[in-house]
Amino acid sequence: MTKLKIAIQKSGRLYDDSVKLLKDCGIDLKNGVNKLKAECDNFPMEIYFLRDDDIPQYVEDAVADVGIVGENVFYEKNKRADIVEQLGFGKCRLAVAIGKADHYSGAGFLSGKRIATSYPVLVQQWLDKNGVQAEIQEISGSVEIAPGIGLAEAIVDLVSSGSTLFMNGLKEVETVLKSQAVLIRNERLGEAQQQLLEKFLFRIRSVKKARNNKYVLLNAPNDRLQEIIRLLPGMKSPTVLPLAEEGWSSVHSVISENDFWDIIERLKDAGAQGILVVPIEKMVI
Ligand code: PRT
Ligand code: ZN
Repeated sequence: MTKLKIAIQKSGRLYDDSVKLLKDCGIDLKNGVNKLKAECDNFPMEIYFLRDDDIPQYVEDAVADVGIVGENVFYEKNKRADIVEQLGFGKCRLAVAIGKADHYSGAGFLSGKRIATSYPVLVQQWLDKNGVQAEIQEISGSVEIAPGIGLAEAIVDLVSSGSTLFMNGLKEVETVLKSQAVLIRNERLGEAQQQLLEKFLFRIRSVKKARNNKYVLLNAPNDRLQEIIRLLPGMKSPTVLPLAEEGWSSVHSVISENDFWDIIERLKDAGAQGILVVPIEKMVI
C-alpha cells in the first residue's frame, strides 16, 4: 500500500508541535519514541525522525515525500522542494544584532565588519540586497557570544523572545527573515502520494482553522438580539434558540481568535450574559 513518508525533527523546538499536529490530524504514531521511523495505525503514513538541517535534502531526494521544517532552514539550504502550507508554530525571526552601545545607522553600519552566523546564505543574500560588503564568519552554535569574544562585530541569529540577545549585551536592529514551520513537498510526487498529501492537507487546514477559532455560547435578551447577532458573524449565521426563561435566547457562534477579546467586550456591553467560550477540535468548511 502507498504511504506518505514524512520527515519531522527528531528532537528540538519543532518536535512537540509537529507530533501534536499529526495527532490533531488524527494520525497516531505507533512504535513510540527514540526511533528513526514510526508507523501509523490510522493513516497511510510513515514518519522519519531527522535533524532539521537534513530535512530539505531528504525531501529533494524523495527519501521523504514531505517534511516539516522552519522556513529559515528551508531557505538557507536552498534545496528543490515546494512549500505547501505554513503551519503556524516555530515562529521566530532571523535578525541582525549588534552591541547594545553601538549606534546603528542603517545597513551601511555593517560595511567591512565581521558578522557571525549559522545562516551564511541568507545573510549574503541580505547583504547583497542592501549593497553592503561584510565578512561572514560561519559558526554552528552559540552565535550570540561571538561579539563578546572578539570574533565579530555583529551577528545574525534566530530570535523569539529576545532574551538571549539581551543577556549577551546585544540589540536587534534588522529582520532578515520572518520564519515559521512549514510543510514542504518533493517537487515530483507520484499520483498516489499527491492524493494522500491532499488528504493530509485537508486535515491540517481543518486543525489550523479550529485553532484560530473559538465556539461561543451566550444568553441574550431578546430585545437586544439583533445587536448581538451583528457582532457575531458565525460560519453562516449564528444559531439562535429560545431559552426556557421568557424573553431570552441562547446564541451560538464561532469567532476568530484575533477578534476574540474585542468581540467579547462588545457582547457584554450589548447585554450578553453567561458567555461560554469553548475550544474547537476540528473545523470543516
Ligand atoms: O538537532 P537539530 O539540528 O534538529 O535542531 P537545532 O538545534 O538545529 O534546532 P532547534 O531545535 O533549536 O530549532 C529548530 C527550529 O525552531 C529552528 O530552525 C527555527 O525554525 C525554530 N525556532 C523558533 C527557533 C527559535 N524559535 C529560537 N528561538 N530556533 C532557535 N531559537 C534559538 C536561537 O538560535 C537563540 O539561540 O533560541 C535562542 C533565542 O531565543 P530567545 O527567545 O532568547 O530570543
Ligand atoms: Zn539543526
